[in-house]
Parts: sequence; structure tokens; C-alpha cells
Amino acid sequence: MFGKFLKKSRDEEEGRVPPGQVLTEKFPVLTYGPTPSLKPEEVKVSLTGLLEQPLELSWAELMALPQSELTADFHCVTRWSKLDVRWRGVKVLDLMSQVRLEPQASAVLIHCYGGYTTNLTLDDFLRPENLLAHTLFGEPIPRDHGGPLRLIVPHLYAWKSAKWLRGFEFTQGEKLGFWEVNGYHRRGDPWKEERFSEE
Ligand SMILES: Nc1nc2c(c(=O)[nH]1)N[C@H]1C(S)=C(S)[C@@H](COP(=O)(O)O)O[C@H]1N2
Ligand SMILES: [Mo]
Repeated sequence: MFGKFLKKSRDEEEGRVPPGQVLTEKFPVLTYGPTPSLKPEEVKVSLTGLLEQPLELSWAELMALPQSELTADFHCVTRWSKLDVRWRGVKVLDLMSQVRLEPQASAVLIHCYGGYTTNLTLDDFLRPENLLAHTLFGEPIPRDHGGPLRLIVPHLYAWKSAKWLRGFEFTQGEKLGFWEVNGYHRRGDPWKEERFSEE
């Protein structure tokens, strides 16, 4: 009976690991460039570009928005995946209820402290699970994992989950981000193995 239970859970897990990925229990750190050092009260999140009015939120203003939990799998394009990572923070949709986009807006370029950028279409950005996370497994996110604040976009490769989040620039058409300019796929769906650009 126990064997059957184990087998079922393994089968279940197999359906959760995208092609070409290997599970890890650890949580490796993947950073290109410097690791910013920021106190939560120094963090600001700005919304700019194709909006009726730009907005900048302080840490206190972010904490005053509804707070949500997300448990999600994390897939790095360098082929490791970690299941059931627990985050807490502000849903992208709760942040976006504070602003009105211009009708031409179709994409967002995400900016980070330290200069990293990554791009998403609005369809990929405005998903109910996406989170501005400040807590990882019940603790403030460690600095090397993107604390005080990072984006989590669980349905795409983790290079879209920008650490040390600084803001969102709404654009007409995608402006490509750091890895996307350097040969990575513009979208990055792990289930389709959208690792590299075909252009
Ligand atoms: N600002 C910033 N965000 C980033 C990165 C980075 O180098 N800088 N690396 C990305 C990549 S490639 C991955 S796999 C994940 C890794 O997150 P982790 O270091 O918490 O595992 O962060 C993503 N977000
Ligand atoms: Mo990655």
C-alpha cells in the first residue's frame, strides 16, 4: 500500500517536470552581474510607459495592498527545477488594479536594481498567479534570491522572475530584456522548451 502511494506521487511529480529539466531539492542562486544590497524601506516600485498616469509605490504602500500566498514550481533554463516553492507577496493583478493602461500597451519591460531587465507580453504578465514576492518559505527573501522584492512568473523559465524588482515599463510591442537580447527566447515556456531564440 505504501509502495503504491510512493509510486503515485512519483508519477504525479513526473508530470510536473518539464522536458530536459532535472529536479533539485536545493535552491541554487543564478545571478548575472552584481547583487544589490537594499533595505525594504529603500525599495520603490515604479509603473511607467503607456499608462494614463505613472505611479511609484513605496514599501509601505506595497505592504498595504492585499497579501497573497503562492506555491509554485521553479524552472531554470540551465536545466534545474525545484518543486513547491512557497512565496508570499502582492499579486500583479492587485498592483495593476491601481493603474489604467493605455489601449496600445501590449507588453512590459521589467526593470531591476542592478540593471537587469526582462520582457513579458501583457498576457503573460497579467496572470492571476504572478506575484511581487517578499517572503520565501516564511522568511524575508534572502538577498541573493532577490530580496527584498522579486517578481515570480511561474509558468515561464525563471529568468523572467526578476530579482531586486525596481519597476514596470509598459510598451507597445516587446522591448527585449537582457537575456532575450542575448539569444534567449522572447517568451520562455518550459513545457515547449523555448530556451533560445530561433531568429
Ligand atoms: N535581477 C536579476 N534577476 C534575475 C536574474 C539576474 O541575474 N538578475 N537571474 C534570473 C535567472 S536566470 C534565474 S534562473 C532566477 C534565479 O533565481 P534564484 O537565484 O533565486 O534561484 O532569477 C532570475 N532573475
Ligand atoms: Mo536561469
